[in-house]
Amino acid sequence: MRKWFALGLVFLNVTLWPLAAVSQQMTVDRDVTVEAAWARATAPDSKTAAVYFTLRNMGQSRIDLIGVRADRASIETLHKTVNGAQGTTRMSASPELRIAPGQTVMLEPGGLHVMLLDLETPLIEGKVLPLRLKFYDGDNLTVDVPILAPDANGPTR
Ligand SMILES: [Cu+2]
Repeated sequence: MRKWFALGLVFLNVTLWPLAAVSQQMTVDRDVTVEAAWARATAPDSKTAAVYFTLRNMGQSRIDLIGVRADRASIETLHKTVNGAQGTTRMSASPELRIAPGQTVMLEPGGLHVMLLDLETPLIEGKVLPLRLKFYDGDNLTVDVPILAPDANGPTR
């Protein structure tokens, strides 16, 4: 819990990166696209990491993201950082993510993110983290998440 809280504090210092920043990589699976995926490199002793990306529903029906898997972590959850009283932040788990037709959902610092717990190995800057997204309709999508600098605020061109 202490580690989660520390991570929440880090989010407070993050400035929002421009909405126009789009990653070089886009993963498309039928009606859903995943853009601007990234994660921060982690300290050698850190067991947690957050992953961010933008989901876009290009289809005509609702898309439900119901699970996320990364081989290097034993637990993956969808988190939302919420601002509490007196400037504190905390993170709560969201069981699933619903994306309406035409809707874009951004996972970004200070908001929704995929939380990796019990990391087996740290995330190294310049490497890629394969992340599998599982959707309610049975579709799976693997996203190669670029690992950026520990102080990165998002992907840039
Ligand atoms: Cu979290």
